Amino acid sequence: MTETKTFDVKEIRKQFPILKQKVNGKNLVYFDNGATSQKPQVVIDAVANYYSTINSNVHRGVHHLSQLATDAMEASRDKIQNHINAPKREEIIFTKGTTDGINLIASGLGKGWLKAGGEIIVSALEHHSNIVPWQMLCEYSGTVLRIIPMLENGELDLDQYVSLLNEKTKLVAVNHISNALGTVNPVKKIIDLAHDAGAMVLLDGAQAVPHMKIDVEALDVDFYVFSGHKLFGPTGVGVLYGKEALLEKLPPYQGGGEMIKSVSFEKTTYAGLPHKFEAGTPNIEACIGLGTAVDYVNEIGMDLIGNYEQELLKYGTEQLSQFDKMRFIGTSKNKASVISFLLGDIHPYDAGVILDKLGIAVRTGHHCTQPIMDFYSIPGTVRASFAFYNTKEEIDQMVEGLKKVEMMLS
Ligand code: 7TS
Repeated sequence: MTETKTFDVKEIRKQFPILKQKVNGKNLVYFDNGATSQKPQVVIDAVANYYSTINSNVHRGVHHLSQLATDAMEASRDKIQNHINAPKREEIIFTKGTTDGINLIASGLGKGWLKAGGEIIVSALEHHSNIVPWQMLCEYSGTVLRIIPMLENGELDLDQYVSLLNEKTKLVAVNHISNALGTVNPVKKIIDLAHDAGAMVLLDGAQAVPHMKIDVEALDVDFYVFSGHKLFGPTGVGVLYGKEALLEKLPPYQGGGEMIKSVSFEKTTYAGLPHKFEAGTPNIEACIGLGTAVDYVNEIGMDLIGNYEQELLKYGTEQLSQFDKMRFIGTSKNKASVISFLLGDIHPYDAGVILDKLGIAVRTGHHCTQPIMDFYSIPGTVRASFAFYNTKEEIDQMVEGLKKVEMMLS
């Protein structure tokens, strides 16, 4: 008999100690999940238990604790492999986060893979961390950066994308979901078109992994990167998935311990995957905590999480629509649980400060996506990004808060 899971947000909220807090005398409403998510007790315990029971360096000790720490870290790699359906565990590289994963690939491609005359395509919807590493790479390799333009509703202009692809295109690097607008990009189509043109694809999955089930094999994506801290895991750890054949060919990112097979002054040889890309002592407790976070979301069920968050998105959009002066920034058909908006000509920062006084944490500003803000000719937005522990009552609280904002500022 298959077990039918149910989604109980009240029970879920009990597992996140930080949510019990008061901020400025009010119940905390945490709507800044796009920046980082909160941690369930099991993840906090996993990190604490590591230090209180098995703290030791990994991959290098024969002693008991080192074996246990290594086993726990490698078990976490297996969990992540299963979670994103990577064909091999060697294809899962622990990084510091999304930014680090993108820089790892940019650095590797810069060492002989990309030459003057080659082209890289990114999109107008990218976080700065999926723009700047490629600009830096272009600067010293002579590669040219091309940009997929965006449409008014925050979707990508796919016709323009098709016309940008050509035999010079080496890599397409786009996000799976936009952090500023919530746009869910048609990544399978983007990948297939790139492959038809002979180009590789890197997906920035920072905002996708917390909200949906990812299947890197079905996507046939070449590289997929994300951050642990947005997936209810610790900070300082992230994941780079890469196809084995590509990672084998890519030169190492950093040199040092852990990433070598043998070292002499005459010749050094590198370790095999995944260790070739994991120089130095890793963030062991965070790697382990991320495995626990993956178990945790799977226990709830990614489908249930996604469905519930879509309910929050729908409810939030409806409730915010009652403001005459509401302007939604980003209205793509396929959207994650992110609402970016402006209320009349109230500056996002001013709205954010008043909401904070009411215990409501939203993000204001350009969200590290200045090109998107330039596209709309705005300084920034107010962004409410929901996670599965948020509630409709919290959305009501934000609506009440925004009424106060409007009263005070317009
Ligand atoms: N890519 C996307 C799509 C992101 O949303 C972020 C962080 C990053 C990359 C960088 O991730 P990091 O973990 O390496 O820093 N986004 C946000 C945000 O929306 N607000 O604060 C950080």
